[in-house]
Amino acid sequence: MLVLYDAGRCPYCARVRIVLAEKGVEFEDVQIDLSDRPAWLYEKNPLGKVPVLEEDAFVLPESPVIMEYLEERYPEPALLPADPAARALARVWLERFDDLLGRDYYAARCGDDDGRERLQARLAELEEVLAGTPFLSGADYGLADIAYVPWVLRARETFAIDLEPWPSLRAWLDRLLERPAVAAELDVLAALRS
Ligand SMILES: N[C@@H](CCC(=O)N[C@@H](CS)C(=O)NCC(=O)O)C(=O)O
Repeated sequence: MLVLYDAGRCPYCARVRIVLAEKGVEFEDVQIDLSDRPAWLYEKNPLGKVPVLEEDAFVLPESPVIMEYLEERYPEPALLPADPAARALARVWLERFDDLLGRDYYAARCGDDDGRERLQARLAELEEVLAGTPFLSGADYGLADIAYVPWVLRARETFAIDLEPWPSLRAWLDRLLERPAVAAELDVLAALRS
């Protein structure tokens, strides 16, 4: 059985939880307390970070790599486009995550003076993209959307950033939340608040 070393509050782990749920893959969920990480986690990932996926002797860190591994190992339902060029463009979204959202999200989370404004600027850029396409990598939902949605959800739910100024981003989030795999993440966030 697959094991996921996981933390509810971790958006990188959320990516993997969503892919596993979309593909209907059963797994054992091992929650890691990030404020008191067990020493053995470093044997699985020398960086001591989650997510880590494990199956017998095979141990895999790094959420983009895990997502792509799951896509290859469990091809149905497909979460990358069939067309090679479209697949490559979906991968560009994963590759550029830090520049396009991650860095400024963490600036906001760390309370940098201009962090919130910087995060809002990144959300405004996503709005521009999503005004022209239903999903980040085109006509179909997939890994690119899954790679970004945990942070957009946390911006709304945890940082109370009102998405009102960005109707296309809001509509994209609503479309994603119609999917049980993504909606389950709202429950994860609610449990963290309780
Ligand atoms: N590049 C990693 C980043 C994972 C990551 O930063 N996870 C955080 C939790 S959200 C973590 O384990 N932090 C512990 C630490 O930084 O020491 C990935 O994509 O999986």
